[in-house]
Amino acid sequence: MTDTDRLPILRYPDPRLHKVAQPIAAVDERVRAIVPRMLATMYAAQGIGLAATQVDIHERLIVIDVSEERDQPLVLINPELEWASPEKRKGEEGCLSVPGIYDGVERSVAVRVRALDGEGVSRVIEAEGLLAVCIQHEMDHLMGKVFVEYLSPLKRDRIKTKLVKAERAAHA
Ligand code: GNR
Ligand code: NI
Repeated sequence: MTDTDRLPILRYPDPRLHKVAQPIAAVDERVRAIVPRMLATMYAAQGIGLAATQVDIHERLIVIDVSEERDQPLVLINPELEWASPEKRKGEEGCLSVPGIYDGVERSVAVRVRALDGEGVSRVIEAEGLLAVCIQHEMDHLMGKVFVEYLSPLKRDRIKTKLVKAERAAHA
């Protein structure tokens, strides 16, 4: 992948991160062209997942790769949560749209999701561990939700201030 394949990532508190993504009507050429660009963007940023919302595309499309070797791409189109374990665990999360910020979030330890893959084939994904966390984090993005919204208003405001200042400094 070359530089030009990548898409710019929106940064919190950009209001576009709170838009609700719409279902994808068909896995056609247009969608098939977005997927490799999202994967290139995710890999270049060294993320384990990326939701279309983060690249200002408000459609239900997610890419994930939680593998050590970065060679196991997953594409989830129109994902639907079929089941989430009642058992939850608090784990440290980060987000490419909230750079440099890490904090604990409670998530179900296991989930079952139905989604179309990159070929438009319906698949069921049963996930636990990091993959389960990542799927929940990405599905939140599609609903316009960023992980900092699980934190206290005080923490969230501090994060907002810090990122706005960092953004200003970068443009100065
Ligand atoms: O790269 C990422 N790492 C991560 C770590 C813990 C919990 C969730 C994530 S997802 C994040 C990439 C991202 O922002 N996806 O939306
Ligand atoms: Ni994120």
